[in-house]
Amino acid sequence: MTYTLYYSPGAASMAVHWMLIEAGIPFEARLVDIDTGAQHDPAYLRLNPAGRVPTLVVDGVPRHESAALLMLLAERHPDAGLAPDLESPERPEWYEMMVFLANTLLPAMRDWFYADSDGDPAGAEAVRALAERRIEAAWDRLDAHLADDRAWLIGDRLSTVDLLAVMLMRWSRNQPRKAINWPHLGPYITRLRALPSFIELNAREGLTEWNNPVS
Ligand SMILES: N[C@@H](CCC(=O)N[C@@H](CS)C(=O)NCC(=O)O)C(=O)O
Repeated sequence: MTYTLYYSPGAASMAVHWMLIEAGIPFEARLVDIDTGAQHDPAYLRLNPAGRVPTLVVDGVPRHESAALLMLLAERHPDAGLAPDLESPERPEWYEMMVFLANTLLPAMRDWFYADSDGDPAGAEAVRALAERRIEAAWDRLDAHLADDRAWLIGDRLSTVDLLAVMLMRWSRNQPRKAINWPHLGPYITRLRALPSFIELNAREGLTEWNNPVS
Protein backbone atom coordinates (compact mmCIF):
# COMPACT_ATOMS: atom_id res chain seq x y z
CA MET A 1 0.00 0.00 0.00
CA THR A 2 1.50 3.36 -0.99
CA TYR A 3 0.26 6.83 -0.06
CA THR A 4 1.21 10.35 -1.13
CA LEU A 5 -0.61 13.16 0.66
CA TYR A 6 -0.92 16.56 -0.99
CA TYR A 7 -1.58 19.00 1.84
CA SER A 8 -1.62 22.65 2.80
CA PRO A 9 -0.87 23.65 6.41
CA GLY A 10 -4.00 23.79 8.56
CA ALA A 11 -6.36 23.05 5.63
CA ALA A 12 -8.84 20.19 5.11
CA SER A 13 -5.85 17.92 4.57
CA MET A 14 -4.95 18.25 8.24
CA ALA A 15 -7.19 15.44 9.54
CA VAL A 16 -5.83 13.00 6.95
CA HIS A 17 -2.26 14.03 7.74
CA TRP A 18 -3.04 13.54 11.45
CA MET A 19 -4.46 10.07 10.84
CA LEU A 20 -1.45 8.92 8.83
CA ILE A 21 0.85 10.06 11.66
CA GLU A 22 -1.36 8.70 14.47
CA ALA A 23 -1.71 5.29 12.78
CA GLY A 24 1.98 5.07 11.89
CA ILE A 25 1.14 4.52 8.21
CA PRO A 26 4.12 5.18 5.89
CA PHE A 27 3.40 8.01 3.44
CA GLU A 28 5.03 10.77 1.46
CA ALA A 29 3.84 14.35 2.09
CA ARG A 30 3.85 17.00 -0.65
CA LEU A 31 3.10 20.63 0.09
CA VAL A 32 0.47 22.44 -2.02
CA ASP A 33 0.44 25.89 -0.43
CA ILE A 34 -3.05 27.27 -1.03
CA ASP A 35 -1.93 30.69 0.25
CA THR A 36 0.29 31.00 -2.82
CA GLY A 37 -2.29 29.52 -5.22
CA ALA A 38 -0.39 26.24 -5.73
CA GLN A 39 -3.73 24.39 -5.93
CA HIS A 40 -4.24 25.96 -9.41
CA ASP A 41 -1.01 24.56 -10.77
CA PRO A 42 -1.76 22.50 -13.94
CA ALA A 43 0.20 19.53 -12.55
CA TYR A 44 -1.87 19.57 -9.35
CA LEU A 45 -5.14 20.07 -11.26
CA ARG A 46 -4.43 16.84 -13.09
CA LEU A 47 -4.57 15.09 -9.70
CA ASN A 48 -7.45 17.15 -8.33
CA PRO A 49 -9.49 19.00 -11.00
CA ALA A 50 -11.38 20.94 -8.28
CA GLY A 51 -8.09 22.53 -7.20
CA ARG A 52 -8.57 21.72 -3.53
CA VAL A 53 -6.69 19.89 -0.83
CA PRO A 54 -6.43 17.17 0.25
CA THR A 55 -5.53 14.72 -2.43
CA LEU A 56 -4.30 11.33 -1.29
CA VAL A 57 -2.74 9.21 -4.00
CA VAL A 58 -3.60 5.66 -2.98
CA ASP A 59 -1.63 2.98 -4.82
CA GLY A 60 -1.20 5.39 -7.72
CA VAL A 61 -4.82 6.64 -7.88
CA PRO A 62 -5.66 10.19 -6.70
CA ARG A 63 -8.48 10.24 -4.16
CA HIS A 64 -10.29 13.23 -2.63
CA GLU A 65 -12.60 14.43 0.17
CA SER A 66 -11.16 14.48 3.67
CA ALA A 67 -13.94 12.47 5.36
CA ALA A 68 -13.93 9.80 2.65
CA LEU A 69 -10.15 9.53 2.90
CA LEU A 70 -10.35 9.05 6.68
CA MET A 71 -12.96 6.32 6.26
CA LEU A 72 -10.97 4.66 3.49
CA LEU A 73 -7.81 4.64 5.61
CA ALA A 74 -9.76 3.28 8.61
CA GLU A 75 -10.95 0.37 6.46
CA ARG A 76 -7.56 -0.32 4.92
CA HIS A 77 -5.81 -0.16 8.30
CA PRO A 78 -8.24 -1.74 10.80
CA ASP A 79 -5.38 -2.46 13.22
CA ALA A 80 -5.02 1.28 13.80
CA GLY A 81 -8.38 1.07 15.61
CA LEU A 82 -9.54 4.46 14.36
CA ALA A 83 -13.07 3.24 13.57
CA PRO A 84 -15.36 0.99 15.60
CA ASP A 85 -15.50 -2.61 14.34
CA LEU A 86 -18.11 -3.40 11.70
CA GLU A 87 -20.30 -5.33 14.13
CA SER A 88 -19.80 -2.89 17.01
CA PRO A 89 -22.91 -0.98 18.22
CA GLU A 90 -20.81 2.17 17.84
CA ARG A 91 -20.31 1.68 14.08
CA PRO A 92 -23.65 3.30 13.07
CA GLU A 93 -22.86 6.27 15.31
CA TRP A 94 -19.46 6.57 13.65
CA TYR A 95 -21.09 6.76 10.19
CA GLU A 96 -23.62 9.29 11.46
CA MET A 97 -21.00 11.53 13.01
CA MET A 98 -18.60 11.35 10.04
CA VAL A 99 -21.41 12.33 7.68
CA PHE A 100 -22.67 15.07 10.02
CA LEU A 101 -19.20 16.64 10.15
CA ALA A 102 -18.63 16.28 6.39
CA ASN A 103 -22.11 17.16 5.28
CA THR A 104 -23.23 19.88 7.69
CA LEU A 105 -20.27 21.45 9.47
CA LEU A 106 -17.61 21.34 6.75
CA PRO A 107 -19.77 23.03 4.06
CA ALA A 108 -20.76 25.75 6.55
CA MET A 109 -17.06 26.31 7.23
CA ARG A 110 -16.37 26.48 3.48
CA ASP A 111 -19.14 29.09 3.15
CA TRP A 112 -17.71 31.13 6.02
CA PHE A 113 -14.16 31.15 4.64
CA TYR A 114 -14.95 31.38 0.92
CA ALA A 115 -18.19 33.45 0.83
CA ASP A 116 -16.50 36.17 -1.22
CA SER A 117 -14.93 33.89 -3.83
CA ASP A 118 -17.35 30.94 -4.10
CA GLY A 119 -20.31 33.29 -4.52
CA ASP A 120 -21.24 36.88 -5.31
CA PRO A 121 -19.25 39.15 -2.95
CA ALA A 122 -22.36 41.36 -2.63
CA GLY A 123 -24.11 38.53 -0.78
CA ALA A 124 -21.09 37.37 1.22
CA GLU A 125 -22.14 38.94 4.50
CA ALA A 126 -25.48 37.12 4.48
CA VAL A 127 -23.79 33.84 3.53
CA ARG A 128 -21.34 34.21 6.41
CA ALA A 129 -24.14 35.05 8.85
CA LEU A 130 -26.03 31.87 7.93
CA ALA A 131 -22.79 29.82 8.03
CA GLU A 132 -22.10 31.15 11.52
CA ARG A 133 -25.50 29.99 12.72
CA ARG A 134 -24.91 26.53 11.27
CA ILE A 135 -21.41 26.29 12.74
CA GLU A 136 -22.59 27.36 16.19
CA ALA A 137 -25.49 24.88 16.05
CA ALA A 138 -22.91 22.17 15.33
CA TRP A 139 -20.86 23.22 18.38
CA ASP A 140 -24.06 23.03 20.45
CA ARG A 141 -24.71 19.51 19.20
CA LEU A 142 -21.15 18.26 19.77
CA ASP A 143 -21.00 19.96 23.17
CA ALA A 144 -24.22 18.21 24.24
CA HIS A 145 -22.77 14.92 23.00
CA LEU A 146 -19.76 15.38 25.30
CA ALA A 147 -21.84 16.46 28.29
CA ASP A 148 -21.55 13.02 29.90
CA ASP A 149 -17.80 13.65 30.23
CA ARG A 150 -16.82 11.01 27.68
CA ALA A 151 -13.25 11.41 26.47
CA TRP A 152 -13.91 10.75 22.77
CA LEU A 153 -16.80 11.54 20.45
CA ILE A 154 -17.42 7.87 19.60
CA GLY A 155 -16.99 4.98 22.02
CA ASP A 156 -14.12 4.76 24.42
CA ARG A 157 -11.21 5.49 22.11
CA LEU A 158 -9.87 7.93 19.56
CA SER A 159 -11.49 7.64 16.11
CA THR A 160 -11.49 9.43 12.77
CA VAL A 161 -14.46 11.43 14.08
CA ASP A 162 -12.20 13.11 16.65
CA LEU A 163 -9.55 13.88 14.04
CA LEU A 164 -12.07 15.53 11.72
CA ALA A 165 -13.93 17.31 14.54
CA VAL A 166 -10.78 18.81 16.08
CA MET A 167 -9.57 20.03 12.68
CA LEU A 168 -12.91 21.81 12.23
CA MET A 169 -12.82 23.18 15.79
CA ARG A 170 -9.39 24.62 15.03
CA TRP A 171 -10.86 26.55 12.10
CA SER A 172 -13.14 28.44 14.52
CA ARG A 173 -10.17 30.01 16.31
CA ASN A 174 -10.62 33.38 14.57
CA GLN A 175 -14.41 33.24 14.27
CA PRO A 176 -16.69 35.32 16.49
CA ARG A 177 -17.59 32.29 18.66
CA LYS A 178 -14.77 29.80 19.08
CA ALA A 179 -15.50 26.10 19.69
CA ILE A 180 -13.03 26.08 22.57
CA ASN A 181 -15.33 28.36 24.56
CA TRP A 182 -18.16 25.79 24.72
CA PRO A 183 -18.12 24.18 28.20
CA HIS A 184 -17.48 20.58 27.14
CA LEU A 185 -15.63 21.28 23.89
CA GLY A 186 -12.93 23.26 25.75
CA PRO A 187 -11.61 20.37 27.89
CA TYR A 188 -12.07 17.96 24.96
CA ILE A 189 -9.92 20.15 22.69
CA THR A 190 -7.25 20.50 25.36
CA ARG A 191 -7.13 16.70 25.77
CA LEU A 192 -6.92 16.04 22.02
CA ARG A 193 -4.28 18.73 21.46
CA ALA A 194 -2.07 16.98 24.04
CA LEU A 195 -1.82 13.84 21.87
CA PRO A 196 1.76 13.31 20.63
CA SER A 197 0.42 12.80 17.09
CA PHE A 198 -1.27 16.24 17.16
CA ILE A 199 1.93 17.88 18.38
CA GLU A 200 3.91 16.08 15.65
CA LEU A 201 1.33 17.10 13.03
CA ASN A 202 1.65 20.77 13.98
CA ALA A 203 5.43 20.54 13.86
CA ARG A 204 5.37 18.92 10.41
CA GLU A 205 2.89 21.50 9.03
CA GLY A 206 4.76 24.38 10.69
CA LEU A 207 1.69 25.45 12.69
CA THR A 208 2.25 27.40 15.87
CA GLU A 209 -1.28 28.74 16.54
CA TRP A 210 -3.93 26.90 18.57
CA ASN A 211 -1.66 24.59 20.55
CA ASN A 212 -1.87 23.87 24.27
CA PRO A 213 0.29 26.27 26.28
CA VAL A 214 3.66 24.75 27.11
CA SER A 215 3.76 24.10 30.86
N1 LIG B 1 -15.00 18.87 0.98
C1 LIG B 1 -13.58 19.01 0.76
C2 LIG B 1 -13.20 20.46 1.01
C3 LIG B 1 -11.82 20.75 0.50
C4 LIG B 1 -11.53 22.25 0.59
O1 LIG B 1 -12.41 23.10 0.46
N2 LIG B 1 -10.24 22.54 0.80
C5 LIG B 1 -9.83 23.93 0.87
C6 LIG B 1 -8.86 24.14 2.04
S1 LIG B 1 -9.60 23.89 3.59
C7 LIG B 1 -9.07 24.29 -0.39
O2 LIG B 1 -8.46 23.46 -1.02
N3 LIG B 1 -9.12 25.58 -0.74
C8 LIG B 1 -8.44 26.11 -1.87
C9 LIG B 1 -9.38 26.70 -2.88
O3 LIG B 1 -10.61 26.48 -2.79
O4 LIG B 1 -8.88 27.38 -3.78
C10 LIG B 1 -12.82 18.08 1.71
O5 LIG B 1 -13.28 17.86 2.83
O6 LIG B 1 -11.78 17.54 1.30
